[in-house]
Amino acid sequence: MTESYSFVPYAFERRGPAEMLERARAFRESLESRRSIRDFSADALPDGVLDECIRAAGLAPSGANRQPWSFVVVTDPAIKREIRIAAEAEEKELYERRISDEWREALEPLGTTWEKPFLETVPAIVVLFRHVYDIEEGEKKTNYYTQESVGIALGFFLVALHRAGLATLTHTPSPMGFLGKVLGRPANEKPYVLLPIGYPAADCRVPDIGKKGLDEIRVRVGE
Ligand code: IYR
Repeated sequence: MTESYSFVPYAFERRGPAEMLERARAFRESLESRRSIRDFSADALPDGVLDECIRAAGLAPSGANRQPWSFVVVTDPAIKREIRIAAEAEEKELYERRISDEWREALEPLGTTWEKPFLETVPAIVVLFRHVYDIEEGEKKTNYYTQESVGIALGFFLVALHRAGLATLTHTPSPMGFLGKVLGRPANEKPYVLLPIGYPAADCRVPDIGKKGLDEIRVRVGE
């Protein structure tokens, strides 16, 4: 039997309704300027900012608190280049052969192609890995709800990066198996998403897309 945790009082700060509404509104507004970008500048990141964002992501809840994630940081130009070459090889195959007509049509308005020069331009790439299981004292230890857990950590990370003043792209070269090999990750870790992280290039443009309104995404049931 594993021992229970000790339970400690939770220091929750309860706020008044007006303050709650204002904080919720301001937070929503701060997220409205967040965009995925594909044109990055080569400007270096300030010391410590990325680490703080990874710390924030690591605060995400996870199944049985297993924290089944690794944030692999790449700044080495030779490794960035290796990632670009491997990602473009997969993406070329995807765009030219594997993609379905329906998927191609869905991507057309975004104008994306198999070419990923940003993988070399950016000051940093973070590859988020999902631990399907862990090895503790030589024993295989199952993790739970790893997809959900890592998805939540990714959400925390995206918000932390935006708040810190960094831009990113949630990039999923397809398939991503090469990342485990290039980055030397163990067999229990599966690549979840790749994030180029930096600043927008001076001429960076983003598609003029919008988000669904509250009435389209909120469904009320009952009275
Ligand atoms: N992985 C490819 C294709 C791609 C797929 C979706 I769905 C997008 O929203 C964007 C791109 C790529 O990164 O280009």
